[in-house]
Amino acid sequence: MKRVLSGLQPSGQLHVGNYAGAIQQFVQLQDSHEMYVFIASYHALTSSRDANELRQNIRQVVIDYVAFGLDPAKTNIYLQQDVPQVTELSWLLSCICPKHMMDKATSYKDKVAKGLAASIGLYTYPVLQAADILAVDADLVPVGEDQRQHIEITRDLASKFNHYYGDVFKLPDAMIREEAGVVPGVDGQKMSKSYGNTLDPFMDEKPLRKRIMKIKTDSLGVDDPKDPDTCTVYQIFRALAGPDSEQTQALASRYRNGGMGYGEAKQTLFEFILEHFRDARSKRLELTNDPGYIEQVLKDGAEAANKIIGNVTDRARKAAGL
Ligand code: AQP
Repeated sequence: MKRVLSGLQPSGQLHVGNYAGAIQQFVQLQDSHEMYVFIASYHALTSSRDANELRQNIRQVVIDYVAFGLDPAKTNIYLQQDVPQVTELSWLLSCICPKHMMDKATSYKDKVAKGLAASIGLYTYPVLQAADILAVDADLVPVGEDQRQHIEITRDLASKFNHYYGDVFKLPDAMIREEAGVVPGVDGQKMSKSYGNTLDPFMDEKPLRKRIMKIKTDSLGVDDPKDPDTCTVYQIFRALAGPDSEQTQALASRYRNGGMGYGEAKQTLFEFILEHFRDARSKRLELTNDPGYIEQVLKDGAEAANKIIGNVTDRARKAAGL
């Protein structure tokens, strides 16, 4: 059985882009793969400066993972700080990581351009991410397109380490859904917490509808035929419903045939989102009132992750001469 590893930062409310790019894949894979999904709390420290807010965000991501359909009986869910050997692995990898590899990483430049502090932690973020992945001997890493370069860096670091010290790390592959690799936000740019352009699947109905109605479109009239592939409303719909679903195909035809205005397309997306996340929304409320359950999920997840990560870390330490 192939092993899957992925994680998300607790850096704010998860959005439809995180869900379609990453979480939806986790949920689909959990019946046929050995799953490790973590909360990237160390990574979030590159942007967080408020301890209480971070604590709340960490808890909320765990609740949201389970609400979205991750089943703790099938998926090991754990916090990054509960497997501190990952930071040791990160150091071992830092020592063989050429500086130019980090200089080339685009996410550092993007995040600094968005206003994040240019810290050493942010600069070496891909090394810690490589440690997260290599620590569990992952075969597959389901992510959005913005993470492709980080998975390539992970493979390069694993190859380099193996070159110096023998066959220590498994080389993982990225899994990126073509139709959901870059889900656009309400302004048409990549949906991103830091752009303030997200759709929150847990938002109350009224403000959610208002937000969807604000999605930027061109100014073609109701009767004009439209190209679905260039429309943000359609792209979000397709990312959630899948490119081959009947609903997506039907919506695409309505775009092409003319006779459907953007208001109607947005209403269709709004209704789809409400229906798609109906169970998640009620499950989330339930879980919020059951802190004991969440604690147990994290305890079990950390136990399972520690077993594997302890072994891999030992292997890497010994290979490196420690
Ligand atoms: N718009 C998106 N489309 C598809 N996938 C996306 N992901 C994020 N945005 C989109 C994927 O979600 C996972 C979460 O990664 P993260 O926690 O590191 O967050 P991020 O990529 O930094 O998410 P944001 O919202 O874009 O945050 P900021 O604004 O802080 O940078 C990853 O698999 C990512 O690819």
